[in-house]
Amino acid sequence: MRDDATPTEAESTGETVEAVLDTVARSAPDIRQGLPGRRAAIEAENPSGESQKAADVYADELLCDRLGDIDGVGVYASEERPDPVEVGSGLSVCVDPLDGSSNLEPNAAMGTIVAVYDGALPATGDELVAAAYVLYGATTTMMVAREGEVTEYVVHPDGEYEIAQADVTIPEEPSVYGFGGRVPHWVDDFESFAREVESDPSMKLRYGGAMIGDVNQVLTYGGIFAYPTLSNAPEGKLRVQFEGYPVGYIVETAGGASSDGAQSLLDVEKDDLHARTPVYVGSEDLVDDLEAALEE
Ligand code: FDP
Repeated sequence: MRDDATPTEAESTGETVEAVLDTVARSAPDIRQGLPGRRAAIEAENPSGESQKAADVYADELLCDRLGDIDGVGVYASEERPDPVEVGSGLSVCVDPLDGSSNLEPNAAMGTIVAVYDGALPATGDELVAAAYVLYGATTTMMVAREGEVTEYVVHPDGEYEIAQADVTIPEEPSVYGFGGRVPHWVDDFESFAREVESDPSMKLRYGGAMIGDVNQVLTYGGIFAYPTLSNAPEGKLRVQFEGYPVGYIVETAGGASSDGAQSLLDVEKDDLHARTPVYVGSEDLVDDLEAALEE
């Protein structure tokens, strides 16, 4: 028989998830305050071959230190470092420390993305136990998906945070779209779909160049975000473990849909930590239309 004072596995997982989310929220103001003076590129590349900013490395080191200190976190992995770091035993935490850091110089919105997996890395979509993103916009907000619900928080400069919206659901009537990649590299079927969306009088373009900012537009107003397959990059640009799974999980939990073009992002299986996938997320009807267009 179980000793009532001993937490069950599910309780321990829940406590670790809460500690991870709390740490990310409380670290957001420190990350934000560390951005001035770290806007320039440094002489280094991330494992995907993209040039790093001083701020990418700063946010990565800060989150590795703080998340790695949490009891129940076993592994910390980040888009900014080639290999996972063993920090203890327990859950695997994958982080994109500064999503959209090319928005630093023009001073536009950026994010931090966190995915918590109950499994070894690279994990599968069904091993996700929570996902969240912080959006550094005019205000700092955090969107959290866990236990079948999405909650939006406002994070104050002192690291305290409070619920801004409970039970976030994607609006029924879509009104915004944002598609990444250079248009000449879009495949014909995607371009036809994009033209259809553009010609719908109820739809407006909202594209800022940081996935988190663009996905937050879609969650707020309804619509679709895509970083599609490209003729010169069939897997697109975004990474499964750090971007595709967590964003798919958040949007699906909010009642929307996600796809890699043929299946839910959560069903994508790649055996490389830094593998990429095309990403399509948003209102269910639009994602269904997109999949139908790509099937043709
Ligand atoms: P960034 O390179 O600035 O970090 O995954 C990274 C990302 O930004 C996404 O946030 C964004 O949606 C995409 O790349 C933008 O890519 P393009 O430069 O090709 O538009």
